[in-house]
Parts: sequence; C-alpha cells; structure tokens
Amino acid sequence: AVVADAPTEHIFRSPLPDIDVPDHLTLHDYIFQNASLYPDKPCIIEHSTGREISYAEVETASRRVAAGLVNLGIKQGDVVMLLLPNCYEFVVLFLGISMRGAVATTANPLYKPAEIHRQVQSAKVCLIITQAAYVEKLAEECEQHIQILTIDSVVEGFQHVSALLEADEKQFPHDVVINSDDVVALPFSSGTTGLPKGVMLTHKSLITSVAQQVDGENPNLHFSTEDVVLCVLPLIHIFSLNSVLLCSMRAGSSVAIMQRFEVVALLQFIQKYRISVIAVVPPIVMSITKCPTADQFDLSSVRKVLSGAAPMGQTLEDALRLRLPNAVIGQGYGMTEAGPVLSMCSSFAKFPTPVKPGSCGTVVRNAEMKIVDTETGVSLPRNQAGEICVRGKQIMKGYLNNVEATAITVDKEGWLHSGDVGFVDDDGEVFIVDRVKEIIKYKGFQVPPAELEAMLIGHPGIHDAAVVPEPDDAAGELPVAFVVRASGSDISENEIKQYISKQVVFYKRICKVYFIDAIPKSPTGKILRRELRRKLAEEAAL
Ligand code: 4UW
Repeated sequence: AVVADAPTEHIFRSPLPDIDVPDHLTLHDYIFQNASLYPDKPCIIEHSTGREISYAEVETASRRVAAGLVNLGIKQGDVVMLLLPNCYEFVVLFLGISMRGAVATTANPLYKPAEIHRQVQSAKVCLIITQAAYVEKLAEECEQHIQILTIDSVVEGFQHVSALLEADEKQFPHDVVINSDDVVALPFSSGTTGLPKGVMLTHKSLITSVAQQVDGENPNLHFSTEDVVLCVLPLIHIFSLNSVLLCSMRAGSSVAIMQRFEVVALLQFIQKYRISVIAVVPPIVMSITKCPTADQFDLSSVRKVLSGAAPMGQTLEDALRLRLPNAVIGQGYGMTEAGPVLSMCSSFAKFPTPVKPGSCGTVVRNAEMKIVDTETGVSLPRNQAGEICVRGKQIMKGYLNNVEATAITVDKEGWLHSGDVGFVDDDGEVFIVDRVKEIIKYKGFQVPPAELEAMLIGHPGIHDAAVVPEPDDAAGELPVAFVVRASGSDISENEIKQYISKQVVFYKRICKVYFIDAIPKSPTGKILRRELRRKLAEEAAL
C-alpha cells in the first residue's frame, strides 16, 4: 500500500531558547516584581515638567489609583478610557486600572468627537480620563452621564485626578481576584479589514510579550537598570505601551517621557538625560537625519535605536548611523493583535548577533511563526513570501464582541494571520515585502480605509469610493481616495478633502482624490485594492 507522506508544516522558531514565563501573575505584579531592588531609582522622567518619579513612588501612586477607582464605583472588568498624551499620570493610571482588575482602553486625544464616541460605545466605557482641553469634545458622553475626570486643571462639573492620586492606599482592593486570562488592555485596531475593533489583551498576553522581549539570561531586547529609554511615541499605541513602558519597567530602566515630538527638544532631552535607548518610527528617524543642528548635540549616549510600526529602508538607516555612531540600529515588527511583537532584531540581545538591513529581526522566543501561501493557505519554506502568521500565548484573546472578525484573524489552530506578506530567510530573519490587508500606515498610525469609505459614500454627491495607500517618502503612505461622483454631482477634490477633515484626526485626512467611472470590484463586491494601487504606481511612473 502507498502511504501518503504526512503534510509537513514549515514552522520557524527563535534562535534563542524558550524561557519560563511567569504568566500566572497579574500584569502589575509582574511589572513591579523586581522594583523593591531599586525603589529610589527614577522610573519616570518627565520632559514637560522635569519631574523624576521613583519606582517606589510610581508603585504607591498606582495603588492609590486602584483604591480611588473603587471609590468612584469602578468595578472589576469595567472599562476606563485613557484619552491622554504621554505623561506621568498615564503610567500610574494604566497600572492602577490593572490593580483594580479593570480594563484600560486607550484613545488619541486629538480624535474628533465622533471617533471618540464610537470607541466609548463599542468598549462600553464607564470613566474617561483626559486633559481639561479635551472635555469639550465629550458632549455626548456628558449627556450619557459617563464619568469624566481631568488630570490637569480642575474643570467645573467634572472630577479631578486628585480623587485617584490622593486616595487612601488602605482602601486598595485586596480582595479582587484577577485571572491571568482577564483582559487588562483594550487598544483599538482595524486589523486586517473593516472598522477599528477592541483588541482584548490579557494579563497573560502582555506578560508573555514583555518576557519574550526583556526576560531570560540572554534577553532578545536587552534593557538594564542603567538604561534611560525614550518614550516619545504615543503610549496610547501598543508599540510604546508595551515595548517602551512595560519592557523598561520590567527591566528597571528609566522611562524618559516626552509629550510631543519636536526634533530639537528631543535631541536636547537625549543629551540632558544621557538617554541610551530610543524607540522611534521611520518619520522620526528622518527628522533626526535632516535636522541641520543635530551635530551640536552630544548624542553619544544612544546605544540602541528601536524602529517599528512601518518599514525603515536602508538609506534611512545608513543616514541615521552617521548621526549616532555608537548605536545599534534595528527593527521590531509588531501588530496590536499579536500582543504586539512578532519579531525583534537580534542585535538588541544581551549577546547580540548581526541582522541584515531591512530585516525585522527573528521571531520572538516562546512563539511559532509560519508563512502561508495567500491562495492555498499551505505553509511555505524559507525564502518564499506569503502571509506571516504567528502563534503563542502573547496574541490577543480576540476582538471585543466580534466573533466573526476574531475568526477571520485567529484560526482554529491558534494562528494569528497578520495580513502582512513576507518571508523568513536562511538566517531566520523576517522580511516584510507587501500587505494583503486594507490598512494604511501614515507615519506608523493606522488609517482604516473602511472608515473613510463609509464617510465618503455617506455624502450625497458621491456614488462610490475606495481609499488606498499611496507611497510617500515622508509619511511612508498617504491615504488617497478614488471617487465615483453621483449623477449630476460636480463635487470637487477640495470639497471632499474638507468634508473628511472635519470628521477625522489629522492622520486620517485624504491627501488626494482621483475621480473615476467605477470602482473595480470582485464578483463578490470586494474592492480590488491591488488594482487601484497599480493605477497609482502607473500614474507616478508617468
Ligand atoms: N516594518 C514594516 C515594521 C513594522 C511594520 C509594524 O498599529 P499596529 O497594529 O501595530 C504596530 C506595532 C508595532 C510595534 C510594536 C512593538 C515593537 O516592539 C515594535 O518594534 C520595535 C513595533 O505598528 O500595526 C500593525 C502593522 O504595522 C506594520 C505591519 O503592516 C503590521 O501588521 N508594521 N512594524 N517593522 N511594517
């Protein structure tokens, strides 16, 4: 009899050995596990105020927040929205929410009211914590009697963060029993398709992800108690929340928080505090390389440059190396749903190994990666490009209240399908070459085409529309729209741009409009985005 060969799966693993991950702990216990070894060391350094807050103070403040949340009536499992720029309060609020057994959903304070409102509704937010300047965006939330609290000035009729920061630590909720499978963070992401959805990250998933990066005898991302780590990327995004804040705190590094990116202020900040690790996105790298006064600053303290959220080309990397000769420059590859890190540059390890330019590093330890053929779903060997999939305890529990979207993204065998196309080379390095998902990345920010398309089609002058990325040197990608005018309509490009700008945060603005006769679609009605991207490329080549 002929015995068929068992189908072989091509599965890639980290070159680093697996480690024991204490994933039975709560996130806050894990993050503060070693803090008693360095209670007086600065945990947070704040650029805007010059404050330095020690590990012991951060832990105490977080416990007060947890007690204060109880007093405000926040129960275990309740969702609290952090609508905040980077600041010290963000840190203790996030950790205090974890201690309460509640859930933090993060949102951009520059969002327009409707964008905030959608997330508030979808996540069933009970309490919003923001700055006084943003309270006026929350009219609908006020009407619904959702609690609102400001962290800076006192606003009449609203609560103030002192109710949390000055709460009696004795009222800390000792009796709360948190399961490692409980959700602690709920960032929003549109994933591979559709509108933004709540991504359920549990205590276990975040602990696993942080451990995959900074734990073990040879951590993949070596942070030490000597390091000062720059936190300029927004903490509302998972890159900064996880790989900057949580990883630094686990390792006992100091986190140097900057509220707003401005290149000269950033370089001064690096010089002043001898910042040793900077986490960036490619547009920040570009600003540093192009800053005419950069050589007036002593940047010799920078040892690691961790870039991610969008591709960094070799030219940019080389230009940065001229500015930062002492630094190892490399990339990580993350996705909110993946917890978020899929792969990390092995040159950041305690015992580093080199990586090639353009590589996103090797798959993290305690995880599996495979590359599947986008047509057949069959896993592919090295050097063949397909959809990147990852499996491990770090990935999301699922999308909040959305079984269908979860099933599209995480299959029955537990593989998370990234929607990114890439390959793994002979040295195990991951290279991203394309994308099969809709998402557009403007300076690393997510722009979900479905959201803009729904708005466009909602305009009476527009019959049909599709939004796709156009490559751009400065932003990486720009959202551009293909529009079919309604019969009799003479709506202009400018009118369309303004119509959208009024409704969305700055990075989701439509940059260009192309009028066409029909949007190319598949027989099932799906927009043929590849065809539109090809049209753009042809136009650019003319
Ligand atoms: N090269 C090319 C890359 C890269 C990339 C991401 O907004 P999200 O959901 O999430 C992120 C998270 C990034 C991140 C987190 C932690 C970390 O350590 C790190 O490396 C330093 C990066 O961006 O968008 C996910 C999508 O962004 C693209 C890719 O398409 C991915 O699915 N992306 N990193 N290095 N593209």
